[in-house]
Amino acid sequence: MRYTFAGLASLAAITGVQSHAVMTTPVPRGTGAKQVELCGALVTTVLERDRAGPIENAVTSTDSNYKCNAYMCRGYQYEDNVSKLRAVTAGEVIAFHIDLIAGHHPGYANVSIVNLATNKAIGTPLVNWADWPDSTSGPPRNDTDFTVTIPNTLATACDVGGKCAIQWFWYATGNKQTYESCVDFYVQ
Ligand SMILES: *[C@@H]1O[C@H](CO)[C@@H](O)[C@H](O)[C@H]1NC(C)=O
Ligand SMILES: *[C@@H]1O[C@H](CO)[C@@H](O)[C@H](O)[C@H]1NC(C)=O
Ligand SMILES: CC(=O)N[C@H]1CO[C@H](CO)[C@@H](O)[C@@H]1O
Repeated sequence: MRYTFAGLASLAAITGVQSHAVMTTPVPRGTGAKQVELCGALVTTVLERDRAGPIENAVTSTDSNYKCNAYMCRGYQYEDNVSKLRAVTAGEVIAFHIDLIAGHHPGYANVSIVNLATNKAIGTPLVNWADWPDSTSGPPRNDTDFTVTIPNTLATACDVGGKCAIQWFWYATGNKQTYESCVDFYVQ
């Protein structure tokens, strides 16, 4: 098949000039029946169609069944992911990999511990990038492959599953798009 310029241009028009990234290690929260119940089938379908795509694509097509906050863990629900809950210890070092599919629009990124009841970060980010993706990083690059150390201050706040998640957050400033992945954990 030959790509014509017009063909490429229309492909770009369909996909837009969007960035794409998603956490693949550890395996983050995914979709399930609870998400469909709380976010609605329409939003869930748009999010699932492109798991590395921006949350904004989904919230532009909300219906009356949209009752979740897609900006918290991409609308993925703890109830749909209980089997992925991680027991961690203070000081544990966890390796992450972000699958960066396209980074047309740089922005900011961080990894934070999020209180799932309030959607507020607990403490300061564990890792913070003023520029993400960081084209000067590596090799080996440390914007998509990095480690996070579990702080020793979470024993009470994160003592059982469903209270806290490690959230990777990327905001691409150029096109104002948000990318998130969450890992549920509790401190044992
Ligand atoms: C993480 O980065 C995003 C985008 O810059 C920002 O909105 C959010 O407040 C940051 N989180 C923390 C805990 O600083
Ligand atoms: C990545 O490596 C650079 C250069 O060594 C360093 O300045 C930066 O802090 C590192 N970032 C992370 C997130 O490890
Ligand atoms: C994809 C995945 O791991 N789904 C699981 C999320 O958690 C629920 C409840 O433990 C499981 O039933 C799913 O298989």
